[in-house]
Amino acid sequence: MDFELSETQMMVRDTARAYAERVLSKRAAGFERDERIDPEVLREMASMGLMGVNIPAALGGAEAGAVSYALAMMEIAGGCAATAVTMAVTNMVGEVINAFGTEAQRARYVSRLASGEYLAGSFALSEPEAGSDPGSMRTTATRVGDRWIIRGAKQWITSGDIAGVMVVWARTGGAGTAGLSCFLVEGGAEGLRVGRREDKMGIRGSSTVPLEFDDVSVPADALLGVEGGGFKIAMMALDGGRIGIGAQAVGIAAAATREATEYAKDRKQFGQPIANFQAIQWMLADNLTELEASKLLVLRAASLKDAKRPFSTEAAMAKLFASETAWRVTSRALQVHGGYGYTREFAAERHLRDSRVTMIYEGTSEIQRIVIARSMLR
Ligand code: COS
Repeated sequence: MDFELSETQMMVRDTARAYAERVLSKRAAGFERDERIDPEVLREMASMGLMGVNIPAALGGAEAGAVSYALAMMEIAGGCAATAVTMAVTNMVGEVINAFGTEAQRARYVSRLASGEYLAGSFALSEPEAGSDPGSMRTTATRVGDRWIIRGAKQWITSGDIAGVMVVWARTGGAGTAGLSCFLVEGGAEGLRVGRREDKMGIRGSSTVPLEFDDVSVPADALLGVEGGGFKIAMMALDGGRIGIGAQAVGIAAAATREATEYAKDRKQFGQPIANFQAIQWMLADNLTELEASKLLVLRAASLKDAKRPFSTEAAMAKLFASETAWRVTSRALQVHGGYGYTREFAAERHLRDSRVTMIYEGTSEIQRIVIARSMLR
């Protein structure tokens, strides 16, 4: 068992950390207020390799592996959680096209995602009536001559209004998970309508939109993988995605804890810094301990992925634990700030709000428990 990071992993982490400290931590409140991430930031991140951390260098990626990706995600999320989720979904989309795409699909899309030519990628699986149960989706793709016609509605699509390419799931066969296929649809495609942004509790800089596919016509070669193979592609992509969201939760909670620690050293009550009080020390100590446990689970899942070993259960455990921990940790960090923590003067309340979604997206905590329990009972 080796807990040491490689040179590459340290370099990716340090690059992300420096950018998070220099740029993102200063701009996160503004992105939230504007409900928009500066596109230049996304392009800069791409130029540093952060939009294709686990993508081959030949396709413009950093080819640095899943552990590097998780470390980078932790740092970026500590700077700005909304930027982090944009990065997470873009990396996931690049990885899924790289893993399942034809050479032509990889050449066309993966490098554009990794290079920042596309600001983002989107993952269009969920629907108004199909969230935890993608097997019940209603969007269809019908073969007409040498094209597929996609019709239906998608919901909760991260970056759906800025994505250069989206991975879209649709039913091409019978009922259930076996009838699903997966397609690559370019942003701005004719018949693709982007709805109003959701008014969310947190990660407000990141856009979340509904999409309508009104007979969107794509060529036969827009099919990703094999017909009827869509559900497995979604599950495998989400296994990797869950490492990213676990890492995002760790990053948000770590930033909240760092800030609470500084605040406790600074803030005086009863004639001394509140850091002198055991009540505060215990909150900080619990935060760091729980954070380290989360981090180890996330990095273990990532290192299994790098070793090309099964990691689906480990990713589910990492996301479940890291997201629920982040909610507790950010709440304690806010508590350390007292009344100030409840105002927008400090980032503590934003960290709490931003962390909450990690228990929901890319599979709720309840879905993670299903994945874990099934693997135990198999
Ligand atoms: N990797 C590869 N294949 C997988 C897989 C994985 N992680 N998980 C399931 N599969 C395969 C199964 O092996 C099965 O294949 P066969 O039909 O060849 O046996 C097939 O997929 C269907 O699996 P299963 O019967 O377990 O599907 P269920 O409908 O019961 O769903 C859960 C399983 C609940 C785990 C799945 O629906 C899920 O993850 N839901 C949450 C989706 C989600 O995260 N939504 C958020 C949207 S993205 S923000």
